[in-house]
Amino acid sequence: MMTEMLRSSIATLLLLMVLDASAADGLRALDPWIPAAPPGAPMLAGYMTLLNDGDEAVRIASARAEGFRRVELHRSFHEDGMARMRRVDGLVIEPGEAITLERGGLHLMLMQPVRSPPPGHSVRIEFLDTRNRVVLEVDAEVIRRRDRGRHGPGDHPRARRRGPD
Ligand SMILES: [Cu+2]
Repeated sequence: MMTEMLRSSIATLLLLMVLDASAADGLRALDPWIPAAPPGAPMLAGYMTLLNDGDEAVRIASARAEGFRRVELHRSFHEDGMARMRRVDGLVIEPGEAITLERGGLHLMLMQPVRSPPPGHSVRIEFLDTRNRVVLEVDAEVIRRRDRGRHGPGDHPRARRRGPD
């Protein structure tokens, strides 16, 4: 039996979903996070799902992150039984498409940290297009891998979209 309270919660949820869908035309980041690394680590990974809700393809040419001197897009692969990664020049995300940056696949490589961000700290990441315009700003939280299980997708809706300038 459905209580009145549950019924109204569901109605509210549906309304929010509709509002969210209409507001979100463009690139969004879902569940951004950065696995914590020991102090002094020369680089950290950045993971998230990039979703293009818009009508046009979005091209990401580069990225930058607060507190890191260099950010690259990488793709992991195996060669002769060794895990390796190579730099990717850019990404094109077609309308309706989602690309996941994850362990063992495409990922952000946050390099040359000014200071290792501790767990709980958020790092502002900006994605830029070929004309160096910011197409997406993301606040990614640094989370210990072992704590990661407590955070399901959607627990960190920190992505903020920025329209064309
Ligand atoms: Cu890498």
